[in-house]
Amino acid sequence: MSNRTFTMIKPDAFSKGHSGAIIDQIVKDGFRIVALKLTKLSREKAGEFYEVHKERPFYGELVDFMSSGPIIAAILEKGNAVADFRKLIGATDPAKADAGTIRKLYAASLGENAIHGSDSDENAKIEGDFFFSGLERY
Ligand code: 3AN
Repeated sequence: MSNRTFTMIKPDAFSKGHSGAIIDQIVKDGFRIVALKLTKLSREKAGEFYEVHKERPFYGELVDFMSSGPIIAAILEKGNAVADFRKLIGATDPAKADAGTIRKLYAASLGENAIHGSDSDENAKIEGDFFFSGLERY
């Protein structure tokens, strides 16, 4: 079990102005911000990030959406980070997410679901390395 996870506030939540409230909820839940940036993924970079979903029917839609506007990327630290963060964001489908979770509060649909959270320690490392150099982590 590692103590770091990776997140992105997705274009839907960013454009609706929910970033401040979401970061506040993350910090109040006990996560320390290790790295943080506002950026925008090109179609190519979004495709690379979601490469594991390449064969899924929603891949094209996902890549279009994730490159449609700015996102906020972050590395977060807390004991049991990956599992605790998945709990905080709620189920992939906001209709199935528990009350009070970030997706229940801010996500509109399965495709546009406000926030990403790594699903394993291994992917947390790969995803954090995708966005941040060593100099950008504190
Ligand atoms: P999670 O983000 O909860 O780990 P994954 O890894 O199954 O969920 O899916 C990655 C992303 O792909 C989701 N965050 C969501 O934006 C999108 N996605 C998943 N399933 C669908 C679907 N059936 N239709 C459209 N988009 C989807």
